[in-house]
Amino acid sequence: MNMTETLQKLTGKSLADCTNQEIYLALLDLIRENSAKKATPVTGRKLYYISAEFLIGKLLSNNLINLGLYDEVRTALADAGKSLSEIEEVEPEPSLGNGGLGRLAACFLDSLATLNLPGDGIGLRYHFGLFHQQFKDNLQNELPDPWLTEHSWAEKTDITYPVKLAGKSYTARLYKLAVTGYEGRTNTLNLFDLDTIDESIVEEGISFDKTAIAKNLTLFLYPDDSDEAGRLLRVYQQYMMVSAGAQLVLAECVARGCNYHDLADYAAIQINDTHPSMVIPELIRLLGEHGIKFEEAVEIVTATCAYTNHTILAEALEKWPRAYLDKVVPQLMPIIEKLDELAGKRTKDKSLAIIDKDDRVHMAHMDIHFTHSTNGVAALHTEILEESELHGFYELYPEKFNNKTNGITFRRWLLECNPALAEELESLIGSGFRKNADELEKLLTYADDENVLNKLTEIKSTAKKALADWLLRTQGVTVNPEAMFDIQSKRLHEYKRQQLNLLYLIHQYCEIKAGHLPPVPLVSIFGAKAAPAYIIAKDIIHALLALSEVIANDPAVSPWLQVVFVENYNVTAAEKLIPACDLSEQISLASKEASGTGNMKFMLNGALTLGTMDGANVEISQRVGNDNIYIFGQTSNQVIHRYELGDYKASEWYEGDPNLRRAIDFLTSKEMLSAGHEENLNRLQHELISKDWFQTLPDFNAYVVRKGQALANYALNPTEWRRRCLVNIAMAGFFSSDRTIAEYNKDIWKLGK
Ligand code: 26Q
Repeated sequence: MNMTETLQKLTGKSLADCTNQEIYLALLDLIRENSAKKATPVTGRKLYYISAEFLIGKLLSNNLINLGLYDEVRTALADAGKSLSEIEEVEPEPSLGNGGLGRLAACFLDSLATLNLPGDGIGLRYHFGLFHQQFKDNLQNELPDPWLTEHSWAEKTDITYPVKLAGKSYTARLYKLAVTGYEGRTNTLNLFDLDTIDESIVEEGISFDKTAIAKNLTLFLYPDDSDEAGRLLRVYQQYMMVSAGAQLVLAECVARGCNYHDLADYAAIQINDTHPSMVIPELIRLLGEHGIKFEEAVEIVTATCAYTNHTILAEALEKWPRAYLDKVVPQLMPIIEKLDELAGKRTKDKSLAIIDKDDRVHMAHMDIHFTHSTNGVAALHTEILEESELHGFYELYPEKFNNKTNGITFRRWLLECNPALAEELESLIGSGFRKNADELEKLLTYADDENVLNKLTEIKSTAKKALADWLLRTQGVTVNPEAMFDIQSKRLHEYKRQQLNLLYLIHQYCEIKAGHLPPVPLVSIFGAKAAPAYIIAKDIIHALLALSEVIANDPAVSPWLQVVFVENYNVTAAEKLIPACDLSEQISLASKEASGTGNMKFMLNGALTLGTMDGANVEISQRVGNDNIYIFGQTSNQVIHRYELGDYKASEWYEGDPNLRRAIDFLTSKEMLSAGHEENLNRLQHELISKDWFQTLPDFNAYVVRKGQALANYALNPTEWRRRCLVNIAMAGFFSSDRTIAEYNKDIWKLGK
């Protein structure tokens, strides 16, 4: 049967007569059938990647590509007058993550399956994922973001596990989502849920009764944790995930012949940040139920589990008040106490204790003591963990520490989102790079080939026009595709410094008003969601939206400068933005961005990076060389030193620099107040002058200068610019998550077949 016949059999009628929805459902069936064929029995060690987030994005095209069906399906549909990209729009995006950490988990699942490694995910089946972002009156509103339709990728099973929360019994049900690999095997993403969840308790926006656990447990990813009920709910979520997850791991291993004592020969468990850390005491508890003594259980669990750290920001390192755990997981507290005692025997250093003097339980400390591996996610980040943030632990357990620089899956972030570029690469260097990303380096032989450079320019222009169309269609804004596209898309956080970009844009606005025109028009694009309770982050969004309006209404400036804030940034939007980017903004305060992964996606798609020496930017700059990246700002050592001195005064920088003063003062100018709210703009201005915890002001001048150079190079030397883009594409191979996963496997997991 050819593809047309297959699809017609599935829909029961001629393709031309089908709605896009009907075809979508037929494709779901087709993919289910084909991915099931590639499920493989496991021998030896199998990985369980436990994570509170899996930001998988839409799955239709991804699965078609991985199963080798994409071209056939697209052609069959085209023959019937149907467009695959329109059918894609029927699929709701599963936004089961906030950002980098969740997207990393999704890339890892793709690479595991592609490398034919046995590795499944364990997480929660949130009904609404991250909120849907809406702008009204230049402010962010949060709405529910449903993704579970009657026909969802995650399939209900009859497998359930009992979970005890605050002394009450609940039943966790397993849903399975097939993860296909590119010409590889099919693995599983295991998502747990309660049957009793009640979506109707969601009131205005995304508010709901946070105490009705049976009804709300998996309603939302990261419910607002600005109050105690929200924080408790996080603990409930985490325990349900790890308890059901641990029971699943044990059941699967026992079914394969494990006798509990040899668990580490059957399972490797990767703890993605501290959110799943309770899996350590939970496994010890469960092994105890099977007759294994505490000391041996500790050894088994340590040999089975490994921990990844994704941050050095103190506020993101989870420390739960003991009272929370006493309430929600009383069955774990005796175990956590014994672990704390055991840790106390290994070191007298109280700062390494699990339970501190204020009775807070440090999840990361438990992870480091009782897993066999702790890794950072980029070279600089791991170095900072070893030398400062976790130095005491590093001295105690130097052999546990290792680096695994993050990566991204090239299937989604090149083949799927930028097929024109992938095709051109293939015509130049063959198809080997599709499986082996290092082969991209072959592209370097074309660095001085004008035809190739022109072709790359043409591909970029086409992507920019496509983005312009998409922005018009989905956001109602018109942009000039001839302008330089400058993009900062990532979670909104002060350490990522969208506010630095904001100050630059105000500076440019003032310069243009003063008659100093830039060498090229600039379209500055943002995509970001702010956590609902993060006031300053929301003020930054507000200021950018207000500025966008001020500029758009000023005919002297608008031909030269435009600010576009994309509403509801998610994986789907990222796939449109990234191929069209000229300049990638990676401007976090050095030492604060553990790695970043957007930086890798932009580079791979032929954008140049404007960035600080932070996270994986450091490794990008080493690979492409200083001439092919725009680096600016303080180094991490300088930043760490400044924090140690504790004498940073933003007001002195504000007073001492007329450009900075002009930009910050402008926040509350009559122009801005005509588009924005006094309360928000005042608060942001005050924050910048009196606190500026992430040292925006000291980096302002260097940023303005470096960005000016980028604009000038882009405008005045287009061939040279494109050559630099080519070098970036060619050197991106290292940042494939296939490489990252191969390293995890070699050093930590040692998986079977
Ligand atoms: C913690 C406590 C209470 C409530 C929420 C949280 C919380 C939620 C989400 C803490 C952290 C996160 C997400 C972190 C994250 O996405 N980190 C990013 O991980 C990427 C993958 O390693 C890195 O590339 C980024 O640098 C890092 O910021």
